[in-house]
Amino acid sequence: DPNDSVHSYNDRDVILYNLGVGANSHELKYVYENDSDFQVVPTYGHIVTFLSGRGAHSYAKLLEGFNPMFLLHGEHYLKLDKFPVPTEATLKTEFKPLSVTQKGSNAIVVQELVSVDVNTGETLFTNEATYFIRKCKGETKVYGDRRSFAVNQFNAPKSSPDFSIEVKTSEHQAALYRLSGDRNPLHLDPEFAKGANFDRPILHGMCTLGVSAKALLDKFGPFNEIKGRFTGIVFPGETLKVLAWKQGDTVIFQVHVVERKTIAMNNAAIKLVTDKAKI
Ligand code: HDC
Repeated sequence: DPNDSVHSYNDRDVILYNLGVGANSHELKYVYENDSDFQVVPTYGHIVTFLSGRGAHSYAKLLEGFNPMFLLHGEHYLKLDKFPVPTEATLKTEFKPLSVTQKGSNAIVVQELVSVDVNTGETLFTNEATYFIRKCKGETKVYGDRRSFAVNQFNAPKSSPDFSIEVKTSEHQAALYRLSGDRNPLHLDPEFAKGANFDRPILHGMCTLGVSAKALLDKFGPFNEIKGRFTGIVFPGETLKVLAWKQGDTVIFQVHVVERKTIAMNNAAIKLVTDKAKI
């Protein structure tokens, strides 16, 4: 099937990814393959979608006037079907459109990506990626069912958060992060960014989500579902403030950009692996 493709990753990919979402050399479990607790920040489960070749743009045939320059990552849902996430595996990923929605001059596409370990047959990652594509037409249509956590509204409570942390990104964060797989020029090439109507290159949405996921993992312990909406852009070098509210086994979070006082992510949550949670 031309929509299927196989991709392998190993400890080197894991370390590169962890560095890309802000791990440092004091955090041996993220950067040292010989550490007894060596692990990957679980949002790595999205990266396979870029390394899996031909199926990645399988939704493009449903669109008219699709220009990748005008694509923004709108929302993301990821399920870690196997826990803990293996630090090496060979995966086969299948791509399937879930929906196309026309909103004014924009098309919103939801794509499902299911990645199976070719050696064990187990599903490792299930992604539902929502792309917000400007200046594009598509026929509004539902192609498949969405998972409940992916479509759940997670409104941030009015109360003060149970936890908040500021993480300064590096001015060069996107240049490092893209090496894990998402080489979209929007994040590095000033001319391309201008063409997409941005003053300068913007940070990968999944980098913002990865940085936030790492902060939440360090605080609350492992999770096996995560979702969020990218409500505003982030420039590499800006400071992300992650605010979190714990409600049972769910942690609702928001991500703010400190310097510009904007919201980068909203309607976001993780589902804790309850028997492993820290609080
Ligand atoms: O929210 C605006 C925005 O700018 N968000 C930030 C986007 C961003 O920075 N994303 C991350 C960076 S881009 C990236 O990482 C790309 C990456 O490289 C992916 C590559 C993948 C390649 C694929 C091959 C594998 C914006 C512009 C998205 C929307 O703002 P507005 O136009 O002001 O929208 P608004 O008027 O508020 O709402 C219009 C309708 O759209 C829905 N909507 C809004 N934001 C959405 C969204 N839907 C999904 N995701 C979002 N983020 C609203 O609900 C509204 O619909 P309705 O009228 O029904 O309420």
